[in-house]
Amino acid sequence: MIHQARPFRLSIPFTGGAPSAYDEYSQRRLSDMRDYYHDSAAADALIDANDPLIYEVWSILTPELAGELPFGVTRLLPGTVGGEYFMTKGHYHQVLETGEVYLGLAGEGRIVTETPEGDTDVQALTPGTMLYIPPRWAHRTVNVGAGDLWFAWVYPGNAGHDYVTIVRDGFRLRLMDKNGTPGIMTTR
Ligand code: M6P
Ligand code: ZN
Repeated sequence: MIHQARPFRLSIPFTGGAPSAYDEYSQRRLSDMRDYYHDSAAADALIDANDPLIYEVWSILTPELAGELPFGVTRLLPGTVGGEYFMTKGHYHQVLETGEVYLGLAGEGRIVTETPEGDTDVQALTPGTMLYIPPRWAHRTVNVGAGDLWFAWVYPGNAGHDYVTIVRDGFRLRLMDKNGTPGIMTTR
């Protein structure tokens, strides 16, 4: 584990790229998240064709304690599934009352968020953007550009990830490629 109870540093390329050190690397291919997309038939066709890589995550892990701040970098590739942009799974935090900060590094992205009460929001994530996700807001990153989307993130060590709610209900808002321009589809 890179993390230690002493100050440490690492480098993250500001134009996107893997951090110089990390504890965990993970990939999500389309087959890992078929049911997250609106058009399952389109997802199945792409899975059968080449099961494309959707995103990669480099994490610097910490003890899962409130005072700790796990952080890392994500690369989200460009593409669409049945017209819906490549995206992360999206999640609530297990500890609902915990937030998250994103820093846009490269590419053109959107952060789709919503609360259990039904508030929804979409924010642009672009190079040099810092974005605050307040406690209670589920969040999903979407690549609406032609190239890779790179961003850094940090959240409280005790936050945890609740994917169950999103698998069950999905996000209220979905981002679709409407003739080269992002359009919002409201699902409920
Ligand atoms: C960001 C952070 C991570 C998260 C990752 C992938 O990088 O929020 O905590 O794991 O996105 O998103 P998801 O977990 O929703 O697939
Ligand atoms: Zn999160």
